[in-house]
Amino acid sequence: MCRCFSKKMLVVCFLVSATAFCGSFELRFSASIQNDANDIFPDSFVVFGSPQTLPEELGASPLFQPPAPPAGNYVQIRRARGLTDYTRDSMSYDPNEPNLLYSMTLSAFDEQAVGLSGNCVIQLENPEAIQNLPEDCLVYLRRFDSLGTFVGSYDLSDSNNHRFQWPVSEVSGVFGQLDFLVVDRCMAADLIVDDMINLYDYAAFAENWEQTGDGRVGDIFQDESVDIKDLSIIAEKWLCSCTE
Ligand SMILES: [Ca+2]
Repeated sequence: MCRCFSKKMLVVCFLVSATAFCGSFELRFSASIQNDANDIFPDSFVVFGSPQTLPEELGASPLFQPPAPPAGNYVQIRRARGLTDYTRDSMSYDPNEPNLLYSMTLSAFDEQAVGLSGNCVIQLENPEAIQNLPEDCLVYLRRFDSLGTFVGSYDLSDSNNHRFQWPVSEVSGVFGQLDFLVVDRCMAADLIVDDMINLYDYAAFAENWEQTGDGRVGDIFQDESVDIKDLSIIAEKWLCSCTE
């Protein structure tokens, strides 16, 4: 937490922001539908970020997903690039541009063509890697249903969100979407973009206080609600500069 009420504290702020993206991180997630028969092949994905130039053998692909299973009942989670264009490679991750958004679709396939039922489980397989994430960032997953309607946000700094699940019934094809986000806390709180977190930002925030819905100014932690969690980020960054 940095509260920049003095010159001395401004120095602290500078150090925090200057070191925010010096580490590399690699998060491994699994996606599965668990049922009584235990006959559904899970999928997984890896989110990787590094300030270093990526080695050639990694194909300059900071985000990895494994190949699809060949047949049977299975779940797939893939990066979405439009309705029909799905790829398993990459988006460029620039550590100097800390905000990262990685959208993925969840799909279900079954041999009997009746759809899959059970609990869809998303699990962070290496929670210890959380400590390697860029400092001072919001890191979270946002979940949407098959129609693209927002369902919930899962703050990965909270270990209770390292595994979450919801029931699905006879799903076939795309049945959900997950967005993985890494967002600089200061930049997210700079609602009126002038590099400082100040009364202008607070005024914009206060205008939407306790409102819900898509795209509200002030919904800093994006869970479609302008509430105490957002206010706490503004308070934490109060009078901070995001770029110094
Ligand atoms: Ca919020």
